[in-house]
Formats: sequence, structure tokens, C-alpha cells
Amino acid sequence: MMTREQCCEKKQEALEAFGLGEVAVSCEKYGNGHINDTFLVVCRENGKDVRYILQRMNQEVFKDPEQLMENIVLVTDYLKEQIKKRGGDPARETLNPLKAGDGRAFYKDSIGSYWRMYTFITDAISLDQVRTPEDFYESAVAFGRFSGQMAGFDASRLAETIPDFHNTPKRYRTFEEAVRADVCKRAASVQKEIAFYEARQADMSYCMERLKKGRIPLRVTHNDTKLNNIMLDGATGRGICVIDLDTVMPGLSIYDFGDSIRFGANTAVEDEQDLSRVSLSLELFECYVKGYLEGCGGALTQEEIRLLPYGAKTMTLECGMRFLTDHLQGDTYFMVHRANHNLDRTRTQIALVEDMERKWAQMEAIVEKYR
Ligand code: ADP
Ligand code: GN1
Ligand code: MG
Repeated sequence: MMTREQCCEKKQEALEAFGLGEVAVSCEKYGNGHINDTFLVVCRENGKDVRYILQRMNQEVFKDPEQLMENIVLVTDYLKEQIKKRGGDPARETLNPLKAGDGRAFYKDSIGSYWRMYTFITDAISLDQVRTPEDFYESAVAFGRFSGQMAGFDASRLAETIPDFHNTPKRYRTFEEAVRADVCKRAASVQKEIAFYEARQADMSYCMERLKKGRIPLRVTHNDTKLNNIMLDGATGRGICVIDLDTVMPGLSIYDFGDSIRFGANTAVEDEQDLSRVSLSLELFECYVKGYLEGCGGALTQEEIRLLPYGAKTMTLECGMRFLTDHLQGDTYFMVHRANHNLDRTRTQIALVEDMERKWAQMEAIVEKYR
């Protein structure tokens, strides 16, 4: 792992590579992502403060950062065209990667770490929890619109940045292996949580089976549709820009829908320790169904719409199982900020799945209203 001193030194090296070494006045840790190291850079340019996002890419998670940045350039170039056609503002409505001195959209530092920079989306916010149903509705429209905008993009041009990212049955096998290997000797203390996922093994393959049988299509999807991966306009609250494009790959629309529900329709935060606060808000669920379908502009099939509740449950199961796997493997994947952080996160997901199971008939009834 990079030491704090090394990180500071390399940050400066990266800023220089992007031509901002002289003008940068501050560069501080920023945001609540679990994967990349994100920094807010403030530069003094022509007497004004101009902000940028600098990220050290997580090479444990993304094995081929150069290929990943090729994806991001392809996707953002394509999105810019779509946004222009609609009369929108490409500087604000999609990510804009900066080019380093050598013309590439990344910089590889002298110890082999990869860095990238984006222009900062100004007058906008990203949220870790829904403030009002309108926020959630807006995020739904924006994620739906993103799918619509990418519908004409040839998916075969995109590399798979994390193979089998949402292959839930495969995630289940990895979880089983982690339980068996028990490298940190933590399995004995989490028997209840392990049993929870084991009892739902069949649920893990439900959506993937529908794909295999050709009942639902593979689309270009975002695959990480957390509320904090969307920027809302600070003044109007409108969803303006989908960010965190690292996992844009062929995938399932019901999974994009489902991951948003997992994170945003929970009445508690993702790592809440007081489980009595965790529940599925049916009001927020309905807002998201409505907004997502509107944003997709009629693109989803009847079967995809019918399966939306399954997307929500499967994504919550999958993510919870990934947190437990990481806990068993010694917290090597998700950034943790306290002891047993991944354990808290998995317990929250379990409580949320249990609440979805209780409210299943209501979730299906809501979806039927919009089908
Ligand atoms: P991670 O992959 O670790 O989740 P993200 O790319 O999502 O990293 O960035 C982390 C956070 O940084 C986001 O949730 C958002 O708040 C902020 N952020 C990222 N890119 C931008 C941007 N271009 N403009 C403004 N804020 C940004
Ligand atoms: C990670 O990068 P971030 O924080 O937006 C993870 C998602 C998980 C999420 C759980 C590339 O998302 O898959 O659902 O944490 N991203 C990756 O909060 O693994
Ligand atoms: Mg993120």
C-alpha cells in the first residue's frame, strides 16, 4: 500500500502530468466512494478558483486501468454527442476526463499507480441518503435516461472492466469459497449471516436464468447505480449527470434499477448499525419505478418491468454477500473506516432483504401499476 507521504508526492506528480502542478492550491480527500482514492483539487487560474476531481484508480479492483480509461473516453465521447443532439450542456451533463501531457486520459506515476482527472461538476451535489422523494425520483430519471442514451452504442466496443461483475451465482461461489477458506478465522462469529445467504442460494440465479433463456435482453448498463453516483443540480434538484462510469458494461436493466433501490430506498444508510432503522420505503420504491421508467422512455420490455422487484432483491442479496465475503477475506476490497465495517454493511443488507420479503406483494403491486 502507498504511504501517506508517497501519496502526497505522487499526487503532485500527477497534477504536473495534467499541467496543473503550478496552479493547484489544494488537493484534499473527497467524497464517499468505496473504491477509488478521490481528491478535490482547487486551482487558481486567471484569478479564479477552478475545481477538478483527481482520482488514484484502484488497481486491485480494476486490473487494466488503461483499458478502463479507453472505455470511459468512448462512453463520454458518445454521451457528449447524445447530449448535444438534445440541446444539453456536455460540460455538465457527463464526465469530462482531462488529457495528460502525452494526450492520454490517464497518468501512470513512477511507482506504477494510475491517476485520472475530471473537470468538477459545479453547482451540483451528490447525496449519501435521500433527502426528499423528489431527489430519488430525479436520480431515477437520470439513470433511466443514461440507459436510453447508451441504447444505440455498440456494446462490443466496451471491455469488461470487472469480469462477471454482476454474475450473482458466481459471486455466491466466491462467497462459499471464502467461508471454506476462512483466512481470518471470522466465520465462526458470523454463522447467522452466512446461513442467511445460504438459505437464499436459489434466489441468486433467478435473474441470470431469465437472461440465459432470452426472456430479458443484455443492455449497456451502468452497474453501480448508487445515489452518490449521480449529480443533482444544487439549485433545481434536477438529476444532471451520471458519474462513476468505471463499470459501464453490458448488463441487466433490472440490476441498475435494483442497486438504486438497495441504496436509496433504504430508510437508513448503507452501514447503519441500528438495524431498527433499516427498512424499504415503499414510497421511495414507487418514486423510483416511476422515474426510471420515464427516464428509459419506454425502452424496457414488459418482462423487464415485471422483474424489477427481483432486481432490487437480487442486488441487495449480492451486495450484502460481497460485504460478508470481504469481511471473511480480511477487508481487502471495499474501503473500511472502522472495525467490522463490512459486517455492519452486510447486516444492513440482510435487514433490507428481510423487509423486501415482507413487502414483496406490495412491491409487485406497485410495479404492476406502471406496466
Ligand atoms: P468511487 O468509484 O470510489 O465511488 P466516484 O467516481 O464515485 O468514486 O467518486 C467519489 C465521489 O466524488 C462521488 O460520489 C462524487 O461525490 C464525487 N465526484 C466524482 N466525480 C466528480 C465530478 N466530476 N464532479 C464533482 N464531484 C465528483
Ligand atoms: C462500490 O465505487 P462505489 O463506492 O460507487 C462498488 C459497488 C457496490 C458499492 C456498495 C466497482 O461502489 O459495486 O455496490 O460499492 N463498486 C465496485 O456501496 O465494486
Ligand atoms: Mg462512486
